[in-house]
Amino acid sequence: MRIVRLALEEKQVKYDLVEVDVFAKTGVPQEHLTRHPFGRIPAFEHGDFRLYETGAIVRYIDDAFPGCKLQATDPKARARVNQIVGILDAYGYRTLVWDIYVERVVSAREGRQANEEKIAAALPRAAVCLSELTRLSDDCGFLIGNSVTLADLYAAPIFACFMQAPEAVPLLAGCEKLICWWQGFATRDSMSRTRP
Ligand SMILES: N[C@@H](CCC(=O)N[C@@H](CS)C(=O)NCC(=O)O)C(=O)O
Repeated sequence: MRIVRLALEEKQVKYDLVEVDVFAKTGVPQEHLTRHPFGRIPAFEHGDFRLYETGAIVRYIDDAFPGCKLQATDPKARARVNQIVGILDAYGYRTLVWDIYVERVVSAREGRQANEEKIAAALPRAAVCLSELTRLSDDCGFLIGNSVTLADLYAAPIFACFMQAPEAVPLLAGCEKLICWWQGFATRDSMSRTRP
């Protein structure tokens, strides 16, 4: 959900945020299923146009509103942005957020035992993910090119979680480009305005 809010913030689009607890013990609120029949977040409305799926929403926001362009126009840069988005969606989110951050950081916060096997199994996948992000990204303050793109918007919420885990330090050895990117991106206004 933060990805969509980051897109709106970066493009300086005004929006109303409606919080929905899809993890509520009582289940997904019934009225939310009319917005998102799969019971997930985010869902988005622009007038009477309703949309769900992050990838569709952020591309619609980029196309439908003025402001900075979040999708590169150069074919190779655009492909790299989409490749990074794909990597984060398919491998990065689950590994870095659920298997490492949630197991290590959230479990401690909630006073429960971390699942060490799950964390250990995630480490090699995390290493591949981080080394690929390092290899594929540019070195100009943003992951791809010299302005913010969907690649940054997908990566930043994941990093905001993952960087809280002690595992991040050894895993990021040799990924100076990524560390440098995160140090810069974490301080953007869009990040502080969308802090959970
Ligand atoms: N493919 C969907 C995935 C959405 C998704 O899984 N959202 C998570 C929160 S980040 C969620 O709603 N989880 C609730 C659940 O798994 O029950 C998208 O990209 O929007």
